[in-house]
Amino acid sequence: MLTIYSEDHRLHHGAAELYRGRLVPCFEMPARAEQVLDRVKAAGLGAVVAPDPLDRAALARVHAEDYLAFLETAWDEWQALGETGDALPYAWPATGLRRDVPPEHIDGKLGFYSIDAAVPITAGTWRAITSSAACALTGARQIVEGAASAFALCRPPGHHAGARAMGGFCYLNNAAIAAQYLRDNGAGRVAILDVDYHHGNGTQSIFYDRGDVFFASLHGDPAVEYPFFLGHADERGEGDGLGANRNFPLPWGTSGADYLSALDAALADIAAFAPDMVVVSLGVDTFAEDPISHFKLHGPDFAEIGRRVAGLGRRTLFVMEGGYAVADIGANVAHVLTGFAG
Ligand code: Q9C
Ligand code: ZN
Repeated sequence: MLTIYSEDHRLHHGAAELYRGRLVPCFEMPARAEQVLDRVKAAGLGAVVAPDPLDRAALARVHAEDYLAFLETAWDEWQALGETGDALPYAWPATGLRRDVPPEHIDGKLGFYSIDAAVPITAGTWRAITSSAACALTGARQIVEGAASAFALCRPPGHHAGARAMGGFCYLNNAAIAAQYLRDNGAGRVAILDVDYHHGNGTQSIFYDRGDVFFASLHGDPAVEYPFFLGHADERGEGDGLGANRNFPLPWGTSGADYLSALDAALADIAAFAPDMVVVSLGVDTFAEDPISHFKLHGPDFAEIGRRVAGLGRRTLFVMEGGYAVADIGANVAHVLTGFAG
């Protein structure tokens, strides 16, 4: 299995995120991707290659142009204020108190285009997020050209980013961009399986009214877990997408065995959808030792996830999402990928 990786991810290194009334050091850090790269190499999974040059039009198939322009220019606008630290939002447009009109001032734009304050924008953020998306697109190209599988070692992650919003360490929705690329290049039907600990609210919202992209997510129950406002079991899609969205909210403390039972149900739904190709949003923050999560998975559970996904018998692109137990995420990712490869 080919891994697609760019060291440009290092250009994004936020200092702090807002959490419970305090600015705390970012959990989403460059060492995460380095660790995954090391363990993927050690596992002998296959070659590591650089991404193709980015096709910006592929981003615009998923994200609004005004949002892309905001991301591209936000750092310069922030710096023009004389600020030297990271840009962070502090004011948000809530339901009933908003119009769909982007503000002129960068402080307003930061809130208008975000869902929380876990998304610092730094000098290198645009280059890092576009190289992350390029990794996903290059992996998708490999799949279209016939590869049985590929691993896009994306950083920053993507599944909390909506068509027009950043949040939860995510700016561009790499998995959604890859899935749309697959649709645009020969796949009639695509399924996205999201095994990150957090609900893939961005991915769900992007495809919610579409019947050609199935979205299934296993995650901490949003009643008690970030991202809080989407991810319930009764969110089944709308319009043409009715029935093409499936959520499996699970309680804090969920064991590997209970997780794998829910995974079987998600995989049965995906098999019934009969996708041509599959994208896996691969977060390993379900690990028992993850510092911000509350599931109880261990190494062998991750290998089993890979084996069961392989049981779908479809060409599969793995896209890196979350996982914050830095010393262990590489091994856990390698378990999934070697489990898949058999
Ligand atoms: N400081 C992904 O896993 N809230 N994003 C963290 C603890 C945001 C997670 C609270 C969690 C976002 C891609
Ligand atoms: Zn997560």
